[in-house]
Amino acid sequence: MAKKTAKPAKKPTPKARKSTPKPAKPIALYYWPTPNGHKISIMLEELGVPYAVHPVNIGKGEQFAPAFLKISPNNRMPAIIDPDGPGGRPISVFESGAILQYLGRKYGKFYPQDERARVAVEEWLFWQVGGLGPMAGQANHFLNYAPEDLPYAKKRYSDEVHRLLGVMNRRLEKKKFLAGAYSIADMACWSWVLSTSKYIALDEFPHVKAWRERVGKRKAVVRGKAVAAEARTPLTDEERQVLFGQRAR
Ligand SMILES: N[C@@H](CCC(=O)N[C@@H](CS)C(=O)NCC(=O)O)C(=O)O
Repeated sequence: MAKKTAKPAKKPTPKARKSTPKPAKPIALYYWPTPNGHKISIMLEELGVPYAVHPVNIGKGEQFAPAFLKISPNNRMPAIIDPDGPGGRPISVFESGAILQYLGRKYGKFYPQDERARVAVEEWLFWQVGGLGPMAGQANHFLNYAPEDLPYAKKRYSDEVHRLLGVMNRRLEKKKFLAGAYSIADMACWSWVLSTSKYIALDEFPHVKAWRERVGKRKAVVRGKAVAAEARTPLTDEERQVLFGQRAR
């Protein structure tokens, strides 16, 4: 039997052309390679969605640029602009926790919909943004950057980081990841734990140490941490002037 000859492909009608999925527009990531910045570069790498890095050199004061303040009124990075936000219109998001939640909801990954699982993620995410991040930030400041030696401040903040690592260690004794399954809560904490391990030996916290290695082995985490890593250099005196001693303008 003669084979049917394939019909020549029809020219796509205007309607058919319309339904061809458009390539996703990249999410703009306003970023500098610090633990707060890493949270979002790691999440975007984990999601595998296109994004474009817009460096915000915080030592040079780029966080005060009027255009940046329009999307991040707290003059802090990270922030994002998603050109394809709700209703197909652009949306900007500042605050790392809010960005992680937004991306987790949008792509339905690393932020479960089941209420119990979601609450667990939120507990540990808020624990990071309200506790581990600010306390470790202050410890780092007094240990490495304060112009005066302030033993009380150094001890107060490093004690609190020590306490928080103990809390985390007890949690990770029972769970592989902070909320059970790997989530945005782990991404929020990971780079901060790396920075605390420069002044608190993690041998005392073996479950945190094992988690740090477990998370750190993920390819997306390695890629996220490497984004613009070369831009991070020791602070100069001018950069210290920009970063420390800010008051309301
Ligand atoms: N709560 C903010 C904190 C962000 C933050 O502190 N970012 C720092 C770098 S790690 C920053 O932009 N610093 C600029 C400055 O201090 O002027 C978040 O979680 O996004």
